[in-house]
Amino acid sequence: MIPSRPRLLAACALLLGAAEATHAAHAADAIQVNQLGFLPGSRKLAMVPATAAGRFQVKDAAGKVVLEGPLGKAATWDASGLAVRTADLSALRAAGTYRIAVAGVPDSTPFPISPDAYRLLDAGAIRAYTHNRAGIALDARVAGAWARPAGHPDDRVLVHPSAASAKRPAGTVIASPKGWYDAGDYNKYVVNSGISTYTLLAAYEHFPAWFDKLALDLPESGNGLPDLVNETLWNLDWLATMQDPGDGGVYHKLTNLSFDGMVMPDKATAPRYVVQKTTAAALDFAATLAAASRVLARFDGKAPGRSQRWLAQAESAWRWAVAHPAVRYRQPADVKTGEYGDDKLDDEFAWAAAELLAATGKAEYRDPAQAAQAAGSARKTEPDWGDVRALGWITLAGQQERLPEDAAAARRQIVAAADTLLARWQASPYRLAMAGKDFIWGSNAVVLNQGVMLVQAYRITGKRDYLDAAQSALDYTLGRNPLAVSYVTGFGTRSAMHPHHRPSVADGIAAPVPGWLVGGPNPGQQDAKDCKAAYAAQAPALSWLDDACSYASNEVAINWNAPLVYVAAALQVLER
Ligand code: G3I
Ligand code: 9MR
Repeated sequence: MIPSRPRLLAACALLLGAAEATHAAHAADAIQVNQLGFLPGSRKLAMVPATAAGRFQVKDAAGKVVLEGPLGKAATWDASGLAVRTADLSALRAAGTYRIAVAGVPDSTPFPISPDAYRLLDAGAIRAYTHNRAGIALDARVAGAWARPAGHPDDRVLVHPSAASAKRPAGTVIASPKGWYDAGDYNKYVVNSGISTYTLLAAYEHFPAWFDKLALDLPESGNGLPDLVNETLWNLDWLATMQDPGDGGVYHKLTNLSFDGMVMPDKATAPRYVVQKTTAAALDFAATLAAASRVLARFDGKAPGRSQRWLAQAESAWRWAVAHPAVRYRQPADVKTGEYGDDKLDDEFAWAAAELLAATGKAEYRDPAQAAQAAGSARKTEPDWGDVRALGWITLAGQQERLPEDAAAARRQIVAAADTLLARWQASPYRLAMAGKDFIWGSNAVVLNQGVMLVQAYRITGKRDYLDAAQSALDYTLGRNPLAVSYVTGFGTRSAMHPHHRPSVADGIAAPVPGWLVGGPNPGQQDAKDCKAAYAAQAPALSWLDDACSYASNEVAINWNAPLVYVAAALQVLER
């Protein structure tokens, strides 16, 4: 069922109304469960503090016991230092609202089982991007209570001295409008836009029927394009302007010199610059526009020639990168905003080549697409903004008909990575594939990008465990975590309330802009010096602060929401 606009907004308001305003430091005695519940066929796991009795019950809305069972044996999760026991409710499949009861601890928060359990979540996670659009006013029809005037038109952007070329000397004015604000700040960064946009394109490519029916109340809704595609185009239109047409190089970012204050977009009026062309920006740009040209070609009727233009831009950025293979981002002295600096470029070369191979079929891209990892790079099991090799595998894995050998090689890589994740999931007392070192800035997105990889392995092999482990990743971000909190604003009975997100701080509305995954526990606590409040605890999985000061654990970001969009859709489509 497709929620109509009033229903969508009303449902979000209900979810928000239920959210508690404050959290205990951490919920040591809480039963930890996905607060948005489960699909009927989902693997349904909850975590119970080990101090509780040995059996669990599940009660329906009338209080009737509908399932009973033994808890798993107690074990301590090293990431939290807390001992837990597992309750497996998978046998329960009937739609309804339930609670888990265990003697010795309070009942769990109520949660549903529903064939539509993640529909509103997926819609909300995409609509978060709409709320972060630069250069557009959002009226109440689109943004509900979070309506706001336009900010950052970016129609007069200056070329920074670090980005100057003969035809575009420092101070040249260019237009680079639209796009999404990166995060809680208002700047636009090519590197981070790459993985974010690609992940949404992959979601559309893999689950088109789901997104064709997911109506989102966007400004463009009703124009004949799927709304996910409409939202993604807002950023692609911007991204395409970040190339210097004179040489094919791509600016690393479009930014103020310093971060804006905690004000609404229209109140942030500092001059904006495009800064330094880099190899990483050129390659991420090439990969993303090549992917867009392939995935969105079917919509060219609305914009004749667009895919061809994107592909030509992608190939010219690739040529620039080949000619300038090691231009790393070096923050100019007068620029203080986010860096997205990345000194390892072998994965960006591999990803861009993979996308260009898939988009063009040209043999020249095969070797660089399959090039081995550079010596000394850490082998990653999931993608992130600085390590994008797996994105190329995801694309090539889908090219079995046109590029069978490349597809087979990519499939092997994906399954190997997913098997590492699966082994960790199976061994983890918390049923999560996270390793201790994975609790970094944006750890919640590490969890969900692991989910993306597990979903790929399930799509390749059909082996059920991969999907169950992906479900666990989503469960973790929605409440089955040691803080018993939903890390998605506006979703869940007890969710993040104070993200480091300028509009959420400045709009005078108590509830944060909904649909955002916050960064999550990060024992690095790099923001402690800027926070008066203290983190809940030091342990990796407890190191979270629901305070707007906490950019290192409670910011939001476009690259973090993208795997949420992907995994929520994947489970809705693949789970039966
Ligand atoms: O690479 C090392 C790794 O080897 C080490 O094990 C690990 C241990 O902490 O640190 C790794 O480096 C971290 C790096 O991210 C890569 O994950 C740094 O400590 C950490 O400070 C760095 O954080 C980045 C942060 O900006 C600060 O630069 C985040 O990934 C990145 O998501 C974040 O992005 C910001 C933008 O700059 C501005 N806009 C908001 C956005 C989100 O906060
Ligand atoms: O608001 C900024 C956030 O978007 C960035 O992710 C973060 C790290 O680069 O920096 C934030 O800005 C802070 C700055 O780094 C230090 N002084 C306080 C700023 C937040 O109010």
